[in-house]
Formats: sequence, C-alpha cells, structure tokens
Amino acid sequence: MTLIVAITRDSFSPSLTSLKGPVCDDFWNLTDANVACRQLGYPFGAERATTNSHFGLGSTSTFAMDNVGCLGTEQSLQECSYSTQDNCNLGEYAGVVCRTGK
Ligand SMILES: [Ca+2]
Ligand SMILES: [Ca+2]
Repeated sequence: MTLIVAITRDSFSPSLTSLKGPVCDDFWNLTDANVACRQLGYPFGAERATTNSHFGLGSTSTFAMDNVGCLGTEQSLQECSYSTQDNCNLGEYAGVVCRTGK
C-alpha cells in the first residue's frame, strides 16, 4: 500500500473541490476523509483523517465547511451534511492521507 498526502493546508482549493476555503476539523473523521479522497480521485479512500492543521498552519480562517458529517456513500463533500458558518481558527484545518492502492 502506498500512501499519498492528497490534501494539505492549501489543497482544499477551488480547483480540487469547488470549495471557497478550507474545511474545519470539527467532527472530521475517517468517513468524511474517505469521501474527500474519492472526490480527489483516489478510489481506495483514506488512510487517515488529519486535524489541527496537521500539514501546516492555515492562511485563512474563513472556512468553506464546518461540522462535516458524511454518511460515507457521497461522491463529494458538498453532498455531505455541513455548516457554512464556522467557529474555527487557523489551527483547525482538516486534512486527509489518501490511499493509492489496496
Ligand atoms: Ca476543532
Ligand atoms: Ca464547529
């Protein structure tokens, strides 16, 4: 199994996810990360969900999503339950490590 860090502090970007900003880590878990990885083009899903700006302190505290809650079957984060109002700071970026194989 090979791993790749597919989402860093900057890569929840419009080009990848049509999001206008980062995703907050509140309630962020492996189920949500799986959806994010599939959306990013990694069909094997996520190895890990990261929190607390694991890949670096963020540069904006205006988040596109907070309190993300996916069921796991969605094809994109936009299909999941989430809030557009956030109470998060630069140290609360969500991230993922996606699988590149089984
Ligand atoms: Ca948090
Ligand atoms: Ca929150």
